[in-house]
Amino acid sequence: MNTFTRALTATLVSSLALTAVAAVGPPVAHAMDRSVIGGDAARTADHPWVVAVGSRQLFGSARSGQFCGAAVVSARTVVTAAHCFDRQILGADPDRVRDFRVIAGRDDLRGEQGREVAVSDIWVNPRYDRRTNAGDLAVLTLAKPLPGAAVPLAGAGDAAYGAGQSASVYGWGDTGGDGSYASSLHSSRVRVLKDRECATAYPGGAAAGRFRAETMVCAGLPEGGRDACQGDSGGPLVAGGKLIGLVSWGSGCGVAGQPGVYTRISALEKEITGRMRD
Ligand code: 4AZ
Repeated sequence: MNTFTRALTATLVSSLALTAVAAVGPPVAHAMDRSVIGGDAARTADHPWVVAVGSRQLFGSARSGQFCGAAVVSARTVVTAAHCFDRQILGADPDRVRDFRVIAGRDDLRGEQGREVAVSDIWVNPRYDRRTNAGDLAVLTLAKPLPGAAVPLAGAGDAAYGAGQSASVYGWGDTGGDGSYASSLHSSRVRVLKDRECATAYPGGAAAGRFRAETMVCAGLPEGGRDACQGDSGGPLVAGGKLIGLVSWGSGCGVAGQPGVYTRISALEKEITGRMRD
Protein backbone atom coordinates (compact mmCIF):
# COMPACT_ATOMS: atom_id res chain seq x y z
CA MET A 1 0.00 0.00 0.00
CA ASN A 2 1.40 3.40 -0.79
CA THR A 3 1.68 6.02 1.90
CA PHE A 4 -1.18 7.98 0.44
CA THR A 5 -3.67 5.16 0.87
CA ARG A 6 -2.29 4.37 4.30
CA ALA A 7 -2.87 7.92 5.39
CA LEU A 8 -6.45 7.78 4.20
CA THR A 9 -7.02 4.52 5.97
CA ALA A 10 -5.56 5.80 9.20
CA THR A 11 -8.07 8.62 8.94
CA LEU A 12 -10.82 6.08 8.49
CA VAL A 13 -9.86 4.17 11.60
CA SER A 14 -9.59 7.21 13.80
CA SER A 15 -12.86 8.63 12.54
CA LEU A 16 -14.62 5.32 13.15
CA ALA A 17 -13.11 4.85 16.58
CA LEU A 18 -13.89 8.35 17.71
CA THR A 19 -17.04 8.69 15.61
CA ALA A 20 -15.67 12.06 14.64
CA VAL A 21 -15.92 13.47 11.15
CA ALA A 22 -12.30 13.65 10.15
CA ALA A 23 -12.58 15.00 6.63
CA VAL A 24 -8.98 15.37 5.69
CA GLY A 25 -6.62 14.17 3.01
CA PRO A 26 -6.14 15.22 -0.56
CA PRO A 27 -9.08 16.53 -2.57
CA VAL A 28 -11.34 13.90 -4.06
CA ALA A 29 -14.28 14.04 -6.40
CA HIS A 30 -17.51 14.73 -4.58
CA ALA A 31 -19.22 13.69 -7.74
CA MET A 32 -22.49 12.55 -6.25
CA ASP A 33 -23.76 12.46 -2.76
CA ARG A 34 -24.69 8.83 -3.16
CA SER A 35 -22.58 5.87 -2.41
CA VAL A 36 -20.05 3.42 -2.18
CA ILE A 37 -19.11 6.44 -4.37
CA GLY A 38 -21.77 7.24 -6.96
CA GLY A 39 -23.81 4.12 -6.20
CA ASP A 40 -27.21 3.15 -4.92
CA ALA A 41 -28.69 1.32 -1.97
CA ALA A 42 -28.38 -2.46 -2.27
CA ARG A 43 -29.89 -5.36 -0.33
CA THR A 44 -28.04 -8.31 1.10
CA ALA A 45 -31.09 -10.46 0.26
CA ASP A 46 -30.20 -9.91 -3.42
CA HIS A 47 -26.45 -10.36 -2.86
CA PRO A 48 -26.16 -12.70 0.16
CA TRP A 49 -22.39 -13.12 -0.36
CA VAL A 50 -21.76 -9.47 0.58
CA VAL A 51 -20.77 -9.41 4.24
CA ALA A 52 -19.15 -6.98 6.66
CA VAL A 53 -16.22 -7.66 8.97
CA GLY A 54 -16.47 -6.06 12.37
CA SER A 55 -15.06 -5.84 15.85
CA ARG A 56 -17.04 -4.00 18.50
CA GLN A 57 -14.02 -4.18 20.78
CA LEU A 58 -12.07 -2.06 18.32
CA PHE A 59 -14.67 0.08 16.58
CA GLY A 60 -17.67 0.28 18.88
CA SER A 61 -21.22 -0.86 18.25
CA ALA A 62 -22.78 2.06 16.39
CA ARG A 63 -22.18 0.40 13.00
CA SER A 64 -21.90 -3.18 14.32
CA GLY A 65 -18.15 -2.62 14.62
CA GLN A 66 -17.76 -2.70 10.81
CA PHE A 67 -14.32 -1.88 9.46
CA CYS A 68 -14.10 -3.84 6.19
CA GLY A 69 -16.17 -5.62 3.58
CA ALA A 70 -15.81 -9.25 2.51
CA ALA A 71 -17.34 -11.96 0.34
CA VAL A 72 -18.66 -15.43 1.22
CA VAL A 73 -17.06 -17.99 -1.12
CA SER A 74 -18.19 -21.22 0.57
CA ALA A 75 -20.42 -21.93 3.57
CA ARG A 76 -17.56 -21.45 6.03
CA THR A 77 -15.11 -19.41 3.98
CA VAL A 78 -15.00 -15.64 3.56
CA VAL A 79 -12.43 -13.60 1.66
CA THR A 80 -11.35 -10.06 2.43
CA ALA A 81 -8.28 -7.84 2.12
CA ALA A 82 -5.07 -8.68 4.01
CA HIS A 83 -4.60 -4.99 4.77
CA CYS A 84 -7.79 -5.06 6.89
CA PHE A 85 -5.69 -6.89 9.50
CA ASP A 86 -2.72 -4.53 9.47
CA ARG A 87 -1.85 -3.43 12.95
CA GLN A 88 -1.82 0.12 11.60
CA ILE A 89 -5.38 -0.21 10.28
CA LEU A 90 -6.79 -1.88 13.39
CA GLY A 91 -4.86 0.25 15.83
CA ALA A 92 -4.22 -3.02 17.67
CA ASP A 93 -2.44 -6.34 17.28
CA PRO A 94 -4.97 -8.60 15.48
CA ASP A 95 -3.88 -11.53 17.70
CA ARG A 96 -5.27 -9.70 20.68
CA VAL A 97 -8.69 -9.04 19.19
CA ARG A 98 -11.17 -11.62 20.38
CA ASP A 99 -14.36 -10.49 18.71
CA PHE A 100 -13.82 -10.48 14.94
CA ARG A 101 -17.21 -11.18 13.39
CA VAL A 102 -18.61 -11.64 9.91
CA ILE A 103 -21.96 -9.91 9.62
CA ALA A 104 -24.35 -11.41 7.06
CA GLY A 105 -27.80 -10.27 6.00
CA ARG A 106 -27.64 -6.90 7.75
CA ASP A 107 -28.34 -4.14 5.22
CA ASP A 108 -28.25 -1.42 7.88
CA LEU A 109 -25.38 -1.80 10.33
CA ARG A 110 -27.28 0.19 12.96
CA GLY A 111 -29.84 -2.63 13.16
CA GLU A 112 -29.82 -6.24 14.22
CA GLN A 113 -31.07 -7.87 11.08
CA GLY A 114 -29.21 -10.96 9.85
CA ARG A 115 -26.48 -12.83 11.69
CA GLU A 116 -23.10 -12.28 13.23
CA VAL A 117 -20.80 -15.24 12.96
CA ALA A 118 -17.56 -15.63 14.89
CA VAL A 119 -14.35 -15.99 12.93
CA SER A 120 -12.47 -19.13 13.99
CA ASP A 121 -9.39 -18.61 11.80
CA ILE A 122 -7.76 -15.73 9.95
CA TRP A 123 -5.21 -16.53 7.25
CA VAL A 124 -3.39 -13.47 6.02
CA ASN A 125 -1.58 -14.12 2.74
CA PRO A 126 2.09 -14.35 3.75
CA ARG A 127 2.97 -13.00 0.29
CA TYR A 128 0.93 -9.85 0.85
CA ASP A 129 3.32 -6.93 0.55
CA ARG A 130 2.26 -3.94 2.67
CA ARG A 131 4.53 -1.65 0.72
CA THR A 132 3.12 -2.40 -2.73
CA ASN A 133 -0.25 -3.89 -1.67
CA ALA A 134 0.43 -6.94 -3.89
CA GLY A 135 -1.43 -10.12 -2.88
CA ASP A 136 -3.94 -8.26 -0.70
CA LEU A 137 -5.96 -11.28 0.48
CA ALA A 138 -7.05 -12.74 3.79
CA VAL A 139 -9.18 -15.88 4.13
CA LEU A 140 -11.48 -16.14 7.15
CA THR A 141 -12.95 -19.41 8.41
CA LEU A 142 -16.31 -19.11 10.12
CA ALA A 143 -17.22 -20.88 13.35
CA LYS A 144 -20.67 -21.61 11.86
CA PRO A 145 -21.68 -22.00 8.22
CA LEU A 146 -23.59 -19.49 6.12
CA PRO A 147 -25.35 -21.92 3.78
CA GLY A 148 -26.43 -20.78 0.34
CA ALA A 149 -24.59 -17.48 0.43
CA ALA A 150 -21.47 -18.16 -1.64
CA VAL A 151 -20.45 -16.38 -4.84
CA PRO A 152 -18.36 -18.36 -7.36
CA LEU A 153 -14.73 -17.39 -7.92
CA ALA A 154 -13.59 -16.19 -11.32
CA GLY A 155 -10.72 -18.28 -12.63
CA ALA A 156 -7.80 -17.16 -14.79
CA GLY A 157 -8.99 -16.20 -18.26
CA ASP A 158 -12.61 -15.79 -17.16
CA ALA A 159 -14.53 -13.53 -19.53
CA ALA A 160 -15.54 -11.44 -16.51
CA TYR A 161 -12.01 -9.97 -16.54
CA GLY A 162 -12.44 -8.69 -20.09
CA ALA A 163 -11.81 -4.98 -20.57
CA GLY A 164 -15.07 -3.06 -20.57
CA GLN A 165 -17.00 -5.70 -18.61
CA SER A 166 -19.57 -4.21 -16.30
CA ALA A 167 -18.86 -4.98 -12.64
CA SER A 168 -20.45 -4.02 -9.34
CA VAL A 169 -18.66 -3.15 -6.12
CA TYR A 170 -20.43 -3.41 -2.77
CA GLY A 171 -19.78 -1.90 0.63
CA TRP A 172 -20.66 0.06 3.72
CA GLY A 173 -17.79 2.49 3.28
CA ASP A 174 -17.35 6.16 2.58
CA THR A 175 -19.99 7.57 0.26
CA GLY A 176 -18.58 11.04 -0.28
CA GLY A 177 -14.82 10.61 -0.15
CA ASP A 178 -14.91 12.68 3.02
CA GLY A 179 -15.27 10.20 5.87
CA SER A 180 -19.05 9.96 5.57
CA TYR A 181 -19.59 6.30 6.35
CA ALA A 182 -22.71 4.58 5.13
CA SER A 183 -24.93 2.79 7.60
CA SER A 184 -26.53 0.80 4.84
CA LEU A 185 -25.13 -1.28 2.02
CA HIS A 186 -24.47 0.40 -1.30
CA SER A 187 -23.26 -0.75 -4.66
CA SER A 188 -21.77 1.02 -7.62
CA ARG A 189 -21.37 -0.09 -11.22
CA VAL A 190 -17.96 0.30 -12.80
CA ARG A 191 -16.09 -1.15 -15.76
CA VAL A 192 -13.11 -3.46 -15.78
CA LEU A 193 -10.14 -1.69 -17.36
CA LYS A 194 -7.28 -3.02 -19.46
CA ASP A 195 -4.14 -3.80 -17.47
CA ARG A 196 -2.36 -1.22 -19.60
CA GLU A 197 -4.84 1.50 -18.57
CA CYS A 198 -4.38 0.56 -14.91
CA ALA A 199 -0.61 0.73 -15.29
CA THR A 200 -0.87 4.16 -16.89
CA ALA A 201 -3.02 5.39 -14.00
CA TYR A 202 -0.64 3.92 -11.42
CA PRO A 203 2.90 3.95 -12.80
CA GLY A 204 4.53 3.93 -9.36
CA GLY A 205 6.89 6.50 -7.96
CA ALA A 206 6.57 8.97 -5.13
CA ALA A 207 3.03 10.19 -5.70
CA ALA A 208 1.15 6.99 -6.50
CA GLY A 209 1.34 3.25 -6.13
CA ARG A 210 2.18 0.89 -8.95
CA PHE A 211 -0.38 -1.36 -10.57
CA ARG A 212 0.75 -5.01 -10.72
CA ALA A 213 -1.40 -7.08 -13.05
CA GLU A 214 -0.13 -10.34 -11.50
CA THR A 215 -2.25 -9.82 -8.40
CA MET A 216 -4.39 -6.75 -9.19
CA VAL A 217 -7.26 -5.73 -11.46
CA CYS A 218 -8.59 -2.19 -11.74
CA ALA A 219 -12.04 -0.79 -12.49
CA GLY A 220 -13.72 2.57 -12.78
CA LEU A 221 -15.26 4.98 -15.24
CA PRO A 222 -13.27 7.37 -17.46
CA GLU A 223 -15.11 10.33 -15.94
CA GLY A 224 -14.79 9.01 -12.39
CA GLY A 225 -17.70 9.42 -10.00
CA ARG A 226 -18.20 5.73 -9.22
CA ASP A 227 -15.78 3.83 -7.06
CA ALA A 228 -15.02 2.05 -3.83
CA CYS A 229 -13.64 4.10 -0.96
CA GLN A 230 -12.39 3.88 2.60
CA GLY A 231 -14.31 1.34 4.63
CA ASP A 232 -15.16 -0.69 1.50
CA SER A 233 -11.82 -2.49 1.64
CA GLY A 234 -12.03 -6.25 1.28
CA GLY A 235 -15.49 -6.00 -0.27
CA PRO A 236 -16.49 -7.78 -3.46
CA LEU A 237 -16.17 -6.71 -7.09
CA VAL A 238 -18.49 -8.97 -9.06
CA ALA A 239 -18.84 -9.36 -12.83
CA GLY A 240 -20.81 -11.95 -14.79
CA GLY A 241 -22.02 -13.48 -11.52
CA LYS A 242 -18.46 -14.20 -10.35
CA LEU A 243 -16.16 -12.71 -7.78
CA ILE A 244 -13.34 -11.04 -9.71
CA GLY A 245 -11.85 -8.69 -7.11
CA LEU A 246 -11.66 -7.37 -3.57
CA VAL A 247 -11.45 -3.66 -2.79
CA SER A 248 -7.77 -2.98 -2.15
CA TRP A 249 -6.47 0.54 -2.86
CA GLY A 250 -6.51 3.58 -5.10
CA SER A 251 -5.67 7.22 -5.17
CA GLY A 252 -8.66 9.04 -3.71
CA CYS A 253 -12.15 7.87 -4.54
CA GLY A 254 -14.12 8.40 -7.73
CA VAL A 255 -11.42 10.57 -9.28
CA ALA A 256 -11.24 10.57 -13.10
CA GLY A 257 -8.11 8.75 -14.25
CA GLN A 258 -7.59 7.12 -10.82
CA PRO A 259 -9.56 3.87 -10.94
CA GLY A 260 -10.09 1.64 -7.96
CA VAL A 261 -7.57 -1.18 -7.62
CA TYR A 262 -8.75 -4.62 -6.54
CA THR A 263 -7.09 -7.89 -5.53
CA ARG A 264 -7.27 -10.16 -8.58
CA ILE A 265 -9.18 -13.22 -7.34
CA SER A 266 -8.07 -15.52 -10.19
CA ALA A 267 -4.42 -14.97 -9.19
CA LEU A 268 -5.11 -16.23 -5.68
CA GLU A 269 -7.71 -18.88 -6.48
CA LYS A 270 -5.58 -21.75 -5.13
CA GLU A 271 -4.89 -19.90 -1.89
CA ILE A 272 -8.64 -19.57 -1.44
CA THR A 273 -9.88 -23.00 -2.55
CA GLY A 274 -7.08 -24.69 -0.58
CA ARG A 275 -8.56 -23.19 2.58
CA MET A 276 -12.17 -24.17 1.98
CA ARG A 277 -13.15 -26.74 4.57
CA ASP A 278 -16.56 -27.58 3.14
C1 4AZ B 1 -9.00 2.73 1.42
O1 4AZ B 1 -8.36 3.63 1.92
C2 4AZ B 1 -9.35 2.83 -0.02
N1 4AZ B 1 -10.92 4.32 -4.51
C3 4AZ B 1 -10.13 1.86 -0.61
C4 4AZ B 1 -10.46 1.96 -1.95
C5 4AZ B 1 -9.99 3.02 -2.69
C6 4AZ B 1 -9.21 3.99 -2.10
C7 4AZ B 1 -8.88 3.89 -0.77
C8 4AZ B 1 -10.35 3.08 -4.15
O2 4AZ B 1 -9.38 1.77 2.07
